[in-house]
Amino acid sequence: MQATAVLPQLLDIRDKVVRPVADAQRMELLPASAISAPPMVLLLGNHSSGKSSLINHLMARKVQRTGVAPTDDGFTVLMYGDDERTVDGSSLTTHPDLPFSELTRFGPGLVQHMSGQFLNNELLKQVRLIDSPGMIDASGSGSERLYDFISVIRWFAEQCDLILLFFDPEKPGTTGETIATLTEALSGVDHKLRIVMNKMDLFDGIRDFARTYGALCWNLSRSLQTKDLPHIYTTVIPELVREDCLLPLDGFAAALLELEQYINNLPRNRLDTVISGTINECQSLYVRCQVTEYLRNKVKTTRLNGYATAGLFALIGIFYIGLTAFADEAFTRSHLIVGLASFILFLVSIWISNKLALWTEHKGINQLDDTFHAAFAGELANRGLADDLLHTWSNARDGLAKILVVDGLHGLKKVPKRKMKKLRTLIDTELPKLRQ
Ligand SMILES: Nc1nc2c(ncn2[C@@H]2O[C@H](COP(=O)(O)OP(=O)(O)OP(=O)(O)O)[C@@H](O)[C@H]2O)c(=O)[nH]1
Ligand SMILES: [Mg+2]
Repeated sequence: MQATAVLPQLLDIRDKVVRPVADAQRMELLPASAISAPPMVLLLGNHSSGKSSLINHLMARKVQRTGVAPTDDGFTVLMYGDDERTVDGSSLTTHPDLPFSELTRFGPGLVQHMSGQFLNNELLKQVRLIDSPGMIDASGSGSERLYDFISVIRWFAEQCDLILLFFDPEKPGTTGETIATLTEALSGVDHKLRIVMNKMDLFDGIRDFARTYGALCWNLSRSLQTKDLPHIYTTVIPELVREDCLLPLDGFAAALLELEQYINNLPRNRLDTVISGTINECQSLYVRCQVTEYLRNKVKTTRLNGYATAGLFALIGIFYIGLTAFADEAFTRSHLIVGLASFILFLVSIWISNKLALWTEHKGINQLDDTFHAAFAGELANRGLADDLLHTWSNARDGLAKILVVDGLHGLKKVPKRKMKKLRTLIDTELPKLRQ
């Protein structure tokens, strides 16, 4: 497959060109393990809607517990391994080859509710599956969980290539956590979202189905920010279908096959996602560098202007004393006064220019948005570029601000112009070319 040839090339570019600039900017890049890892599928949704059952169906054996009452209360990552074994959350988050180390920032409450299963299964060579705790109503916010559920879902959703959001006939989109997930955790990543309306065999007839399907679409359209509804797979897990099912099952079985096909095709689509992700990272990095260098130059110019004034005072003094002393052939009191005055003005100018430079730096950092607008004034005037640029800035801003507020410009190494140029070429031509 083409991806196998392109991925090492992409990793090489990241190591040789992007990483040195990111190090200078103290910007964390996605670890290589996250890029070379197989695509991930996140299974989300109401409790008892069939997430674990679908995993068992895909694995063609029972690997996850299932049940009518809320069953899973944590996240399980299913991955390929020659030797089958189960690992706990801390092994999962500290494993050097797995992209889950960042999850530790959500606290021990999450790590204790995570586990991994290495299974010797062909599908898992291609994709990783993530089973999640069923969503519940309770307080509607999930605050009784020992970690910030919505933020964790958002993290997983950003890393995953496909998000399957499960509903079932009894709860077509009315659960508190499901709505919060749709509106808060999945906004901006909805292009990866597919809906699974499972357990279709439980409907009492076509009217029951039509009413519930309508309710699901209505709830989705209210919660999602996008114009178009995501694709809805209406499925049954064949081995779990009730015997007295009242609806014809062919269409639902076909929908499940279609979903399986989509999952099988993920590795091919993955490369595109990885390239887009790298382009986005490079853009953030480029914007951060430009803003930093703009501010650095402004501070430098302020200081140099001050130094030039100081130099002028010194020159005036030297010239006056030189010329008059040469003409009079004597060193008088007025020479001493002018000399002293020039020297004092020289020192004061140096002091003022240093203070002004410091003030310019603080102002530029405290009003970082203004600094960005000044650094990119030309590009922002072009309406075609402005939206993308503002979006990139919204991603890059906080990381840069954090470093500048604490360490100032000294906290960031200068990035040479040729490296910036190379980064620009990567964004504009080299990385998009890898898609071909
Ligand atoms: N009739 C029928 N039952 C199903 C189907 N899919 C799952 N079930 C049953 O629904 C129940 C819940 O399934 P699970 O797979 O445990 O659901 P889950 O979404 O993982 O639930 P939590 O882990 O609690 O979030 C189990 O008893 C399954 O046997 C289906 O298509 N038809
Ligand atoms: Mg489950």
